[in-house]
Amino acid sequence: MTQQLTLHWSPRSPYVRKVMVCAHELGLVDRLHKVRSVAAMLKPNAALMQDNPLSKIPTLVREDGSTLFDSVVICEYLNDLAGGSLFPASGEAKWQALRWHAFGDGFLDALILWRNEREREQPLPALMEAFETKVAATLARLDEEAAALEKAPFTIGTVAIACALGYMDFRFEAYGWRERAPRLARWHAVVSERPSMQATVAVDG
Ligand SMILES: N[C@@H](CCC(=O)N[C@@H](CS)C(=O)NCC(=O)O)C(=O)O
Repeated sequence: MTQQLTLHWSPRSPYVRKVMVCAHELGLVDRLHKVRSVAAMLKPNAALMQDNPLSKIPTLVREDGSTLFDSVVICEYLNDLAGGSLFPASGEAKWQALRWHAFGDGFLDALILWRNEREREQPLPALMEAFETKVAATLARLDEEAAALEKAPFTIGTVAIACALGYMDFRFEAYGWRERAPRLARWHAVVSERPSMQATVAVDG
């Protein structure tokens, strides 16, 4: 019998989106029972903490009650479950995918912290400037890597970078990232056509 998997989920979280993109790509969406969970840095969620003491989403609960987090682990678990190819097993393809995975996640971590700072009554100017510098450098580097991204197979690296750019559209629309990274924007437009990306576009709610 196939086991049911419960996912602490939100339509707004880019890390949850990574998991959902993988689930769509791997044909596992029907196996996931999504539970809407609110994870806010300033309000630990007691119900969520039963499954993940860090109070973070995504968190996956298996039928025997065992849990898996974070998105890095859940995506690889789903890939194993489906016998997928989102995590190349060896060689240069493996390191390229893992590097882009880490790059995309690090990009997201910076964006989330930047947004938190921006929302404070008195954002710290030095922090705001540091985030802006890192994000601008990240976009410039990814723009240089756009040709390599175009040539590479669709992997967890692609998923992470595409979700980070999707988060820029969701929470940093005014930043205008496409003007700063036009080659990356062309790559993103193509990747965004995939049904897995279309089905997981972030929405407030
Ligand atoms: N490294 C984690 C990051 C997950 C994360 O920070 N999720 C956010 C939602 S977008 C969260 O749960 N924030 C609540 C908190 O930090 O307390 C992953 O890849 O899953």
